[in-house]
Amino acid sequence: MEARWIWLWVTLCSFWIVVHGDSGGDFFKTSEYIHPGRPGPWVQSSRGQVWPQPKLSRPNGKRYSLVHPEKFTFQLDANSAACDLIQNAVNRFYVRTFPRRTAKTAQSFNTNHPWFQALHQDPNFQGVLDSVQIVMNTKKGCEKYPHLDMDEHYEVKIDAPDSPKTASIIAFNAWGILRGFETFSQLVYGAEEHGGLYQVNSVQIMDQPRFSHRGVMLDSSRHFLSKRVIYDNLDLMEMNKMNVFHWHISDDPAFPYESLRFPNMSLKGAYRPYTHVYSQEDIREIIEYARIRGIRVMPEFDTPGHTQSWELGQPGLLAKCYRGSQPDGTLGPFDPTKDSLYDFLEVFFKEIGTVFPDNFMHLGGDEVDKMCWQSNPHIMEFVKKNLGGNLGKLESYYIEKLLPIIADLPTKNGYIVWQEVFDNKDKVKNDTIIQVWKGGPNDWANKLQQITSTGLRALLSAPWYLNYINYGSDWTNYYIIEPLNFEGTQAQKKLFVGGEACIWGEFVSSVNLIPRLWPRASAVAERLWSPEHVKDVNDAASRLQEHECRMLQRGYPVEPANGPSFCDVAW
Ligand code: CP6
Repeated sequence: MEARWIWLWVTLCSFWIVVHGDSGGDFFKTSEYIHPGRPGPWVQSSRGQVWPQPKLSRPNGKRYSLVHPEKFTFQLDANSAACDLIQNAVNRFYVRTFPRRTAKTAQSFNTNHPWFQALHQDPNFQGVLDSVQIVMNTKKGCEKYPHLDMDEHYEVKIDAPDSPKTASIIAFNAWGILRGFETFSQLVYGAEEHGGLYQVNSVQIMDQPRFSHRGVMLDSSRHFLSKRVIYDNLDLMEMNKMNVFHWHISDDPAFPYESLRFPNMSLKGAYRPYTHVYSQEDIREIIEYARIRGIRVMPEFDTPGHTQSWELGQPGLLAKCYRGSQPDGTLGPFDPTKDSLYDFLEVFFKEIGTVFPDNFMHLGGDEVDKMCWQSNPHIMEFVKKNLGGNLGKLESYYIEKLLPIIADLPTKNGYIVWQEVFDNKDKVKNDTIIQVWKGGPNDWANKLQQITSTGLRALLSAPWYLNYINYGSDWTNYYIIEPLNFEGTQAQKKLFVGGEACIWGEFVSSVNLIPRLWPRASAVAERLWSPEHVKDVNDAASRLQEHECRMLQRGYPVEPANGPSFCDVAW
């Protein structure tokens, strides 16, 4: 372990945290031999810009400071030093702020060097910034779990007019401090051209998200996703200020969740037991990894369709499909006519309610194939007797029996369903959020209008299906979406909670998940975080170019967003 890390660990236990290391040796100025790269018609990268763009950002003229990574300290006030979320963040953001810290660069910086002395002739140069103050205004701001209504508002001041030559990250709440840390890490840029020192421009930022639900949906049923890749994705979500991991954990092909009450479901329903399964410990670790980054983990156990894999370890749940008067050996969605189904679901979802602490659960409800139900004489008999012969009502019957089971769970105060549940006119409780995934711009805008006109909340993913790929730069398609472009009153617009980038897993495994999602999901992240007026695609392109390079520099294999281009780091 490097001495600096031991330092860090030791000082973390005290109120004031001081991170520094030693320096010495001769300064050398690398700008003389770091080539800036050939100019060209390709997208030029911005420098020290923040993605997603903050709500308000006021530069203090052209003033700037340099930062010496080995002599820079994160100083926590009493409230933030007492908060585990922020203690964790210091380690993480030190590395993220100074990704190019190498032994041969800043270690050898010497302020007596003529080059550095000459900088003092530049009226915009404000000297070396040696610390950032972390100020959390309230003790209560250190909540345990992130939630839909959490406060992510923060301010970052660097050599601002009211506090010159100092830097601070200020928030009421740990979630805000985390977002401020990320912003700070992005403001600090450069390195090589200053002989290993970094630059930070003077600025005052006040920031908060436009929408509160900013998610990524991953599908771990079509391909098992390794824990490593799920962690990487959570890192990248944090870098893009996204805050919900919607985990589509089970589907037809595989059931990778290790159930405590029904262990056979993963033993028999996963692609392979043990190795292709998320154990209870894995899940606890993933939830914790997300929590300390201010990211919720919302599980989806999709029912009553998309459940073929459930039957393998828990036989008797699915409807038998018939050919004439005989079962044909295939199975359909859940058989909603069976009372034993609901007994099972009550026990199963009670477990899920305790394993996943998030207030929300996603109940699925999409793409229920009614052909099988229709072929089954027992089911049709039930429909005739109880539902007036209307097969469409069978799906409603199921959902309306499932909802009270979920509503009774002590930890849950809401659920999300796919839009079919709304389209099917199922009676849902008024705390339900409907996720819109179908159709082109007119379809989803109309759907948002319809949903919010009934007083229900809406979540959008229709324009953000990132599993679709084609040749060319497609992030602008996601970027130009204006989610509130639907007919409706102000009150209706308030019912729009946010959106999700979805990446379905039929052709996505641990191998290509990260590059297929990022930086394309960054376009969604900015749309959901930044104010409506932030929509200039050309301006976004140069900032996205920098952000792409930043993610690459930090070690994540993100794909090129803008066609021909290059980054400082040559991967
Ligand atoms: N799986 C589940 C899927 C899809 C849905 N639900 C899906 C449908 C269309 C496209 C991509 C994915 N693979 N369970 C729809 C919500 Cl284009």
